[in-house]
Amino acid sequence: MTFRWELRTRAVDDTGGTPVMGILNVTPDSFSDGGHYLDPRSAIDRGRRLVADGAAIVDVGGESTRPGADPVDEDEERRRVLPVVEVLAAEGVVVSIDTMKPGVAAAAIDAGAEIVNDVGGLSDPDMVALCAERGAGVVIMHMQGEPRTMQDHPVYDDVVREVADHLARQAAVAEAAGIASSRIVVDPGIGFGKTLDHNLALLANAGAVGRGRPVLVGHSRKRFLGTITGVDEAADRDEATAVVSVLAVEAGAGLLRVHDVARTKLALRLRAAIVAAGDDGESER
Ligand code: HH2
Repeated sequence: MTFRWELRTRAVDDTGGTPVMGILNVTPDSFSDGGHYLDPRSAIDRGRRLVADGAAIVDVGGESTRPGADPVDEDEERRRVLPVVEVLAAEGVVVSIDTMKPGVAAAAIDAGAEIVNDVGGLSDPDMVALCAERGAGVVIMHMQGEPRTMQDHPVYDDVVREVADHLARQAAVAEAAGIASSRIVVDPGIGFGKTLDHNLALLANAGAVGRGRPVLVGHSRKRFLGTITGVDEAADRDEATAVVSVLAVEAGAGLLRVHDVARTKLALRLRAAIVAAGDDGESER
């Protein structure tokens, strides 16, 4: 076992292969699956399906962060996510809440969530304090700017170094506030204030951006995949996503956040078999 992430009441590790976080967007406007799971029953069914496909975690989000997305008010975000978190958590699913709002995160933890996935990167002191107090697992993601404008003109001198520096700083803030290191995962934030070249550099250095901390990569269906492959429809980018899942793990990622869990798990099984054969040092030639 090389990966172990302590959560509020449990842990996730890699004894069943690289753990995968399945995406469940309870929104009308997410970039690839907006409107599919707005009804709680269909969202809960989708969550069960993600688990059946091999997801170690289901990441429930009630606000789209796609470039240009409009913010959602807190009451509405709660209304979307809480019934879903409550049912899945009661069924034993490890639920992560994808939110930038401490109030939504607190309510989701009360409803059984184990992890706070904060695309705001724990920049809000109230979010840091909440996660420390409740012992939640946390994802600290890097974003340049804010969702509405982040893709307008992202600029870095050295994207890998700057993202790694930022994640290290935010993780240090979290630790100083009492969040144990074993509860922290960092994420370079693919597509969050990044050009195609920035995304590729971060993927090529996926492990290095963590500076020793476990790294989550969230590349699923994102626009850079369409730019490279010519696949315009986001929902048709699951093959490309699965390929990049393997490449991200090769580059040092410890955890993947994807919509199509089955395809990524299949690709990871193939990788694991080849890696294990190489480790045995046997040659069948
Ligand atoms: N990407 C999205 C949302 N949350 N969280 C982490 N930790 N890492 C990511 O890369 C990440 C994330 C955006 O993708 P999606 O949820 O599919 O779309 P939308 O924000 O439109 O709901």
